[in-house]
Amino acid sequence: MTEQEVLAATPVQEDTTKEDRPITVFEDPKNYNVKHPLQNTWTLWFDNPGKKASATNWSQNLKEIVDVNTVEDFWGVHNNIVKVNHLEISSNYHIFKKGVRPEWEDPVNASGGKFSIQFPRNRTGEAINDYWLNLILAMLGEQFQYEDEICGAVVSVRKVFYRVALWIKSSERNEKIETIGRQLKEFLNLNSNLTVEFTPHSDSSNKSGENRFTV
Ligand code: MGP
Repeated sequence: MTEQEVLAATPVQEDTTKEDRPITVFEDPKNYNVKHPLQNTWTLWFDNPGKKASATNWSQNLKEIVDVNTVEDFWGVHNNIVKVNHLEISSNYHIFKKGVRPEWEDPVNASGGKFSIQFPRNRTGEAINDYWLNLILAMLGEQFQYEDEICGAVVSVRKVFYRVALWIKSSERNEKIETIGRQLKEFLNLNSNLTVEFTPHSDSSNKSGENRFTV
């Protein structure tokens, strides 16, 4: 092949402009056009501070904020909402799989329960933002071994403590639940000797402690 023939056979390098070539968020955090899908779509909910919750008005206070189904959209939302340590007392953020309302009555949650961990506000301060972020990242990144058991997570701001909770579908003590509890401590970088409490939603709604256990 002559040099001319080689040149003629070589495809012309297209003049790709920024708009039509794939740009990841790592390359250009503002003008990226490639998004990385999450395995599930997740909904962020918030509930109104200042209104005393009761089992009957609970549902009315819940506000659905936004759905995210890509890594980039998650960061867009996370970076633009009020940080947990700046929320008013009695507020909660909830992140649940799309279609599951963050309440005991939802059919997906009805037989389930939650692991919860309280952090004293005065000693925790801004670190609550990292505990919450680590929990969400583990959940959205499908890091839990029994991912299908996971319904969502809640962070609550109360007068003297913050609380993070992981809601799961079932509530009988078994290998699955114990593994999720151990992984929760691991993902939050908590000492594995610390005990985390699991409360079936039926106990929360009856205000009883009969079926609680710790991992
Ligand atoms: P909470 O905020 O989960 O508990 O629920 P906390 O922070 O310990 O508050 P405290 O007031 O119990 O000390 C607060 C109240 O909201 C509950 O007692 C219920 O009346 C109501 N509530 C909370 N949740 C998660 C639900 C729910 O899923 N369904 C219904 N019907 N009521 C709920």
